[in-house]
Amino acid sequence: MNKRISMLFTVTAVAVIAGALFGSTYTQTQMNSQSFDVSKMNVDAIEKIHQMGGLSFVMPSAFAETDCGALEQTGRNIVEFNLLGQSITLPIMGGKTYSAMTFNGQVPGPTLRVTQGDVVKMTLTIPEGEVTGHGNDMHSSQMSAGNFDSINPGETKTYCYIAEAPGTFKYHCSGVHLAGMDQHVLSGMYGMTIVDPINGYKKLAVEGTSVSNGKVSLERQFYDADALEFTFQYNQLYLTPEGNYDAEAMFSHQNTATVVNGMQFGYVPNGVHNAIIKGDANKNIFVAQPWNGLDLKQYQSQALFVENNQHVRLFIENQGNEPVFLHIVGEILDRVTQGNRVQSGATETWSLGGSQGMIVDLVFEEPGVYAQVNHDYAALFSGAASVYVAGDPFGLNPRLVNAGIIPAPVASYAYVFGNPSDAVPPVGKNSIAHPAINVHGLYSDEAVADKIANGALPLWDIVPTLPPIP
Ligand SMILES: [Cu+2]
Repeated sequence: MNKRISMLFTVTAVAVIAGALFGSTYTQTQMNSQSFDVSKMNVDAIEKIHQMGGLSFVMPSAFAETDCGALEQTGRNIVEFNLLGQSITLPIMGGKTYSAMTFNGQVPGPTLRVTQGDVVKMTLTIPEGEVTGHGNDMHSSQMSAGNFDSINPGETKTYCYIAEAPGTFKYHCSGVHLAGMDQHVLSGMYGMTIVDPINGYKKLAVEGTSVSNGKVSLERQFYDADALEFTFQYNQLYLTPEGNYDAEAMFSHQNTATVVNGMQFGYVPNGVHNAIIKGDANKNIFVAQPWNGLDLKQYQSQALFVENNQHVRLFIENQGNEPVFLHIVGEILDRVTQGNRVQSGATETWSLGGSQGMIVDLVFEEPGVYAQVNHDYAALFSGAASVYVAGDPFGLNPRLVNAGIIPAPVASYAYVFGNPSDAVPPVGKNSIAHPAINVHGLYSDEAVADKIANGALPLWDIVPTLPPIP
């Protein structure tokens, strides 16, 4: 057998064996909706591939350097990223809870932000007493999948890689030697990496028209690369009535809920907004306000506030099993970028398949209320509708100034309430600072304490101390 045929044979054999392993033991168990018991798994798939001399034998030098010691000597910037695999209980809409699996007690996990060319030093720890092992697959890396394999409770694992490609990338738990990966990811073990282009983001050009002496002509407005930034991760929940993962529902694509950054309708107006605008906390100003009430603390919904004529940049990842047709009602997506390549400009909607990300740049020219939706109606009406308020569409500035809440008129209500912490990414080289950040998200109370320690505002403590707004 010549070398080429031999390699082909090995690859085919690995594929067949891996298919048999994953296809029978793994899929069948889940189809029956039974919980997966790793101790009963008679073959370790990764070990089997390893024994065969599998992928790493066939392609001995195809994968990048992952040794932290070697990469730390390269003179590149090192960014440490520490994750803790934790199963906890978290709320879902309607006052119920579900069995969540998380990185660092929050869904999604923390957003990692690096610059193209940085070395990411990822350390995953599974605490003693955690119910299952976990792994972590970083899509911003390019290395052997063996690095993503799971570790057991009480263990820690570190790997390093160079973030060579700019863009937005998923990271997610890889299950226990791949088994249960769907359960772990769809129960909350996912997050996003933003890799900023090494030369920064580009200026934004927005096309429009102007009129002069009765003649309408093309006008291009240019915006500096610096932008006010948000992150949105779309996903679904597949749950039994008791709040446990429902594999059967997943396999039949019958989701229980559509979530944005872990919550259904997490970014819509709340009772405080109702009170200011309508004079009554119970007079809803938006059709769906399920997370309404300061007593819900980090889980009270929070709208997103932007200024008019401000460059806004959205980092969006589809973490789920269903497509996302991203549309902003009343706006045009001025620029859509994937990786570092512009895909579209002035487009109404852009679609993301599973595990696909994009960067949307846009400007809200007019004061108003805008809903960002997944324009799949099933998704829209089951949770994928988020509300931006641009400028001062309700004319609140004089009232807020008179009440002494703000000293002078503001360009967005973010100066009053801040923007929700789970939608605000870490600062990058082209970030405009948010005026304030409030604590909002599918967070454990420990994660909340961490956000407050880092400067986010607990509105449930602050709002009751504000003077009344006549
Ligand atoms: Cu996991």
